[in-house]
Amino acid sequence: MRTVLLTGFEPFDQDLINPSWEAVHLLDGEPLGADVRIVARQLPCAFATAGVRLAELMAEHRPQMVIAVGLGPGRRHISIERVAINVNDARIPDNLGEQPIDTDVVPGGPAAYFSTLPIKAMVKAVSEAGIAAGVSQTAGTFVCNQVFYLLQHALAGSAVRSGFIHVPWLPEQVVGTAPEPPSMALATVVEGLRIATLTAWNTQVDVVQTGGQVS
Ligand code: PCA
Repeated sequence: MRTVLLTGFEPFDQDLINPSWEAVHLLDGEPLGADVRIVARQLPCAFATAGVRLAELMAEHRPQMVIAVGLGPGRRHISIERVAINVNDARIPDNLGEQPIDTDVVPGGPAAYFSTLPIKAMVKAVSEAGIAAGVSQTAGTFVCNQVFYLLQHALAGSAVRSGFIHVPWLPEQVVGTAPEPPSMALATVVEGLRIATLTAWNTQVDVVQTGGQVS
């Protein structure tokens, strides 16, 4: 049996839940084909421990593909990330109170790594299902970007493809906030992640369609 590892994060900052974990854990054990299934696990939202946990999970499950998922506060769609950068610059403390500013994720590592997932095909498939999706040109500079960079660094040159997806807040997390930021229902996030994962698994050559921005 082959494994696709999906990770979601524990809650952080003011939030009591994290939609990335709420969604991802509902996909745990789901088959993607005859001999492949999803294993979903949680990562801590802390610079010191997230990468350690990720490495443990990779050693334990030996996945054939890895997609890390996190909350992107304020995002309005399922955001398929294009690139991870070699910098930590935390606007808020992480869950262990650490707030690195302008440190390297991996000292001496390349400035950036691209996702090795077929990001355009994933956006296309999720959009065609009627779910808001887009390419994102930055995963930020907090724990999600760190995990994304560490993932790409660990798998660089291997046949195991990997990448990162940010998801919006759930409606119940933003209700009563003025102006109300964008949100997405849990069932929609789950379906979007299911389609994105299945498409990534089944697509070897990405489609050519724009996912760019002018600025
Ligand atoms: N989102 C944060 C970290 C954990 C999460 O779900 C981020 O975008 O960095």
